[in-house]
Amino acid sequence: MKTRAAVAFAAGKPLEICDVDLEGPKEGEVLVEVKATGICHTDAFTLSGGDPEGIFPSILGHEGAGVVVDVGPGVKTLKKGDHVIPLYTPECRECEYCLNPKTNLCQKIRVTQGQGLMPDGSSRFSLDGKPLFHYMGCSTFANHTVLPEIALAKVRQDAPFDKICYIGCGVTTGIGAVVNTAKVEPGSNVVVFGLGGIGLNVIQGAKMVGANMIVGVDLNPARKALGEQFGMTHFVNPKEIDGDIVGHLVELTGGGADYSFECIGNVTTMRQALECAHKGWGESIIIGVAGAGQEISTRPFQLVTGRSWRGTAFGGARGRTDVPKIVDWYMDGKIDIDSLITHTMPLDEINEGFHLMHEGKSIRSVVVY
Ligand code: NAD
Ligand code: DAO
Ligand code: ZN
Ligand code: ZN
Repeated sequence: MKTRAAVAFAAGKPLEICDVDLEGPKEGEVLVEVKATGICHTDAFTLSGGDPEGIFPSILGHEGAGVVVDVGPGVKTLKKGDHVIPLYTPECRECEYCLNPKTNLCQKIRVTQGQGLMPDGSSRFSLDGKPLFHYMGCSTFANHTVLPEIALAKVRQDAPFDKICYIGCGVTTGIGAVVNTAKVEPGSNVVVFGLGGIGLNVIQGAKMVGANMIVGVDLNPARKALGEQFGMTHFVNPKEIDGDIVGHLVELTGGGADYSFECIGNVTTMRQALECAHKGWGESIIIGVAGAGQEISTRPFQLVTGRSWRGTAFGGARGRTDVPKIVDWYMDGKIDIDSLITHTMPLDEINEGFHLMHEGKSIRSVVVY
């Protein structure tokens, strides 16, 4: 079939809207009509050329929601008409990783996904007879896409696609980092570096679990009001601090953060986040993805004296199990997604969504097909 897609032909170039060819689902695969997709910082990172795994030409996008149109042989848990959210972290429920409660990093299709291919080693997308690569196993910047059954969470039918698509990455990553990875306890003091599409969800997760102080750190003063709307109790703009930001945060929190979260992807702020964590027990969670070849550093004594450094992917969530529950949280009014979706646009205007992100004017732009 033909489908309309925004194609990334090369790093650093705008996406081009094309009618591409899409093969139907093979064994264990599902054809999905994508109804809406968010534009995440990670799509921009890959498009910039900074992502070591970035492959071109490809169809980016990993934060979608849609409807099952067709299923391949052997698909057991999904049928035509089901509403689904694609998962860049699948959940096969049988690999060594899925069977270990300490991780959500299912490895069943990891190798081919990293190569921009489906599990059989081929691509379903092509243009003029030449293959286009898949992205993060999702490729939601296409009106139709094919995914393995294990990379789709089935969700309730009454949830709006243009909001729940954000649960496919940003919402789950931010809230999940608090709930699944850090397991923040009520009364904890939390510091969040970067109040974008991820950091604001960390804030709402921290508020949801009953954190005490929730300190937001951002260079963009416009993020203060939104942070406060989501439960931030204190805002720190590093440009307005005299002296050391770490010392300032330690003093503000009365000794350091019980939990800090880095939601920028900057190795300098990763160090600051670790070092503002409380001596003896503070945990710092890296969510941001740093550029290719970058390294983190600190004095080892920071760890010797009881701070710990951790990381999280997709908020530690097991997608097929956890994503439907987060959709319920949204539908029950337990979490706010609507206020974070600042712009919507048709696919033809997707490059404008990237501009808004780079200019710091959007939290989430959502493409509605
Ligand atoms: P974003 O661009 O929306 O937000 C980043 C925020 O950081 C902005 O508000 C910006 O003003 C602020 N900022 C930038 N430099 C700063 C500095 N030096 N000090 C303080 N604030 C600064 O990005 P996002 O969509 O929220 O994504 C954040 C990071 O999370 C990215 O690196 C993204 O790739 C990563 N990410 C990770 C996962 C995961 O599973 N680990 C999932 C999604 C995204
Ligand atoms: O299993 O080796 C692996 C990698 C899993 C990929 C997880 C990616 C998480 C961070 C990228 C940002 C997502 C938008
Ligand atoms: Zn993302
Ligand atoms: Zn698995």
